[in-house]
Amino acid sequence: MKTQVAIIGGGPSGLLLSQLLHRKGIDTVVLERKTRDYVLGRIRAGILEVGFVNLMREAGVAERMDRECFIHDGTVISYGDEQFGINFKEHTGTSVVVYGQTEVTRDLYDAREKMGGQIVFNVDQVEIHGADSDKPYVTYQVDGTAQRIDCDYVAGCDGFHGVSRQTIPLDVRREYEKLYPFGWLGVLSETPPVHHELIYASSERGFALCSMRNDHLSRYYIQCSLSDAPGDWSDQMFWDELRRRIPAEAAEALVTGPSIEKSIAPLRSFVTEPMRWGRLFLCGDAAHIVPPTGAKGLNTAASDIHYLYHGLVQVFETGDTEGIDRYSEKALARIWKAERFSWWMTNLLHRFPDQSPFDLKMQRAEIEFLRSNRAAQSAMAQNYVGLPY
Ligand code: FAS
Ligand code: PHB
Repeated sequence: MKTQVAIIGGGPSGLLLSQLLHRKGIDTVVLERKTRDYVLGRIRAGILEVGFVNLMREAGVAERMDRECFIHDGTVISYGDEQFGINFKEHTGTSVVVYGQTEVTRDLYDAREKMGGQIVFNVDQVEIHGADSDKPYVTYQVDGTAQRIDCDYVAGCDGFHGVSRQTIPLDVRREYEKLYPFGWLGVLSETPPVHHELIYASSERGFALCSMRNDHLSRYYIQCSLSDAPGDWSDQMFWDELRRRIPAEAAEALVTGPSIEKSIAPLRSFVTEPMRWGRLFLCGDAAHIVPPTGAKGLNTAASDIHYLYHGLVQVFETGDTEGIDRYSEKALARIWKAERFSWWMTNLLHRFPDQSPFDLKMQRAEIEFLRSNRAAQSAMAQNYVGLPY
């Protein structure tokens, strides 16, 4: 098989890149380890920056999102029973879109299949060959049969546990990592959201987040121990703990119900440099991970795709490699700012096991400064809605 761009990974990064390139007449093949239903079964991000929304529009897959999404002009931050709002619109002139990653991925799959996009599911033994040559190729197995794709470029969109990053030699790669001493226990419930905006709650018992997917589907998280397993938490235990961490008014208004999904995600900051090696380009979680506190994971994948898409169109249309040559530099410049913001919000709102009384006073002062200072609120708003591409 021959294609122009072999894309490893059928998550939002790989699918969005495939759809954008297809609309420019550039041929791709997407290799996905799992099935479509498995990929759609993963409950992940919920907040989209305007840059992501614009890419979905450019990809021609924004119709359902525009119809069904929520637009949020701000968020609530609470600490104990105190709370205050951050008005994104007032500080930045823009908002964020609430539309689940599951729905984004579903829309992209539907569009790719409607356009006859080549997506191979259940692939195994994926290997990238000759990435540092002019003739890269990818081998893989499907149903036990060995396959090969010769291509011009390879996009590694296969997430944190994929093969793409590992293809870059250790003496070329530099990795930066910070592990957080807690996780997020997430619950999806068919209940109305507790508030019309998100509530990021910092409490002496730990962090909590009240989010949503639509008027009848809510997404809640509580900070939990890394030694916890979802099965350790009954629904009632989860709701009781959530109520203890959010403001009394919200706890009173909370409508609970059976969890339809319950999972624990570890929190990590991670970046690999460079994001390019020869004709292999890393995108999204394959190259970087953020703690979900700042809602940046999916949104940094989007800016990677933006840079790579424009670079590949440029090289295929004109032969000019300037865009792909600057891909890693441009993507990393934006990624590190998102890493900083996600790290900052995580430190602001979570309880750390080794915090001293002084550390707790500093954390409180940081929240009070954010509450009382317009410049601090403006800085947070600019980062949350998304820094420019
Ligand atoms: P993904 O990991 O989504 O997709 C990679 C795809 O590659 C997967 O479908 C995988 O099956 C496939 N793959 C892997 N290895 C392969 C191989 N060898 N061959 C072929 N295919 C292979 N972000 C937020 O903003 N908010 C959140 O609340 C949030 N929660 C998260 C919870 C969890 C548990 C995780 C893991 C991430 C979360 N994220 C969140 C971040 C998440 O949304 C990612 O940023 C987003 O999925 C990135 O998309 P991709 O880069 O496409 O990677
Ligand atoms: C979510 O709705 O899943 C969500 C929202 C905001 C975050 C993280 C997750 O910061």
